[in-house]
Amino acid sequence: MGGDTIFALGTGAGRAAIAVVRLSGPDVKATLEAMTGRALEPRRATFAFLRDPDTGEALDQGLALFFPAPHSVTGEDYGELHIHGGRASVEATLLALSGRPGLRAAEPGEFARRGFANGKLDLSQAEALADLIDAQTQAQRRQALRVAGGALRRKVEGWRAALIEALALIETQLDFSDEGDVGLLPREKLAALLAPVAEEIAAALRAAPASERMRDGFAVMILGRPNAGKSTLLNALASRDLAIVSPIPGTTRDMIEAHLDMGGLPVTLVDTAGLREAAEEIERIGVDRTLARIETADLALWLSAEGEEPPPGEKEILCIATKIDLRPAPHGWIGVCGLGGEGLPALVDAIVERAQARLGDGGGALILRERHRKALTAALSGVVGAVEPDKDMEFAAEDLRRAARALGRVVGAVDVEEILDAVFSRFCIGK
Ligand SMILES: Nc1nc2c(ncn2[C@@H]2O[C@H](COP(=O)(O)OP(=O)(O)OP(=O)(O)O)[C@@H](O)[C@H]2O)c(=O)[nH]1
Ligand SMILES: [Mg+2]
Repeated sequence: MGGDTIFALGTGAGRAAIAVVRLSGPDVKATLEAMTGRALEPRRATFAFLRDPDTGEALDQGLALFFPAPHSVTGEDYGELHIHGGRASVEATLLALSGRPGLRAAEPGEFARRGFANGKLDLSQAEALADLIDAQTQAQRRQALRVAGGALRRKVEGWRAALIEALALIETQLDFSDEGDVGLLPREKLAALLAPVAEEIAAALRAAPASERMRDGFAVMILGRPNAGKSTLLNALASRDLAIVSPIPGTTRDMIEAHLDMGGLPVTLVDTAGLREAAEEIERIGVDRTLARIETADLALWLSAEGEEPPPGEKEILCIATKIDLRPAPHGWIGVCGLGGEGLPALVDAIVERAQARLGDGGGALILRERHRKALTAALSGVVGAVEPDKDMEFAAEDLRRAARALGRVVGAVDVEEILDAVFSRFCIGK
């Protein structure tokens, strides 16, 4: 890695005031100087006409920046061209770069991966950066920013340091013990060292479902009989015509999802096929899918215009009376009119209240992914195993080594080539 110089458009595709082209690798300085015809001072913006170094053709005018290794985002020689954001300007600049020997277009996530390889960020931070780019709501942003800033990295490093200290303790004991003493642990010391680690890892694991949910969105299913007004409600809450609405019962067959920002929290609303027995075949499939999906939902809305009670189930259900322009809501129901919008703010409040209880505000998040959760679960079992009463010292040491390796996986410090491929390939190009 690091042999090639890579480049990519770092800003979004399409028409814009400016576009930023990023470059990283050994040929950055020579390339930028060839294009600007100027010597570049490190970390200073230079305004210049940019030319194709091969043909001399003027491409655009803009800023060139050069950050020498190792003080750059990738840890390599790194540069940026800030050019006009028109399609043709961007295309001409990228074309000129691709014609230079030693340069090639970057693969998705390649800049971040080079930064990782050079110790600029660990794997948990790289993942959180991807989340930050994907964040649609403020709570998602807060959560991603916290981990991108190294919150999980610092915790994991602290835990690993404690484990290594505990290992050293055991090993000294092993080295100095006579044959007869092998198997005796300095238990109190070990427990004092490891108990806080176990407690903190357990706490992070307890908070994991909330922060993982924050990434996916709080899932709300809209349920009811055909014609209850489900699709009308989805469209009203999403402020878009996502689902077909018609007076014919059985209009919706597939599930239709809307990803919404409610009170700063990510909420996934799912419109479904109306529940009824005598459905024809395709509608039946829709109903079966609805019933299967209810299992993984966080909340169900039961819609009825006639005050029909919801079918029994274990999910938390909010009863919503629809079409209140035709008939008042029964006592204890939230009444809405999907056509005129009456009652929608109260419904949104009720959803947000439940989403908040489930997701929190993202401020305390540490674990963002299943990958982290699995690694920390393995680490916790190692730590707990090591302090079991009557544990043989050799086995305790093995437990701790296993736990330390699991923690190493979180930050990308051990045996992780496939993990790296999986993580970085999900980035967009130019990141
Ligand atoms: N008067 C009135 N009519 C409504 C309201 N909401 C929906 N409707 C009408 O009720 C009919 C059914 O609405 P949909 O939103 O398609 O109902 P649905 O529950 O999605 O029905 P299926 O997809 O068939 O299960 C349509 O003709 C809507 O215009 C409402 O608040 N007031
Ligand atoms: Mg519908």
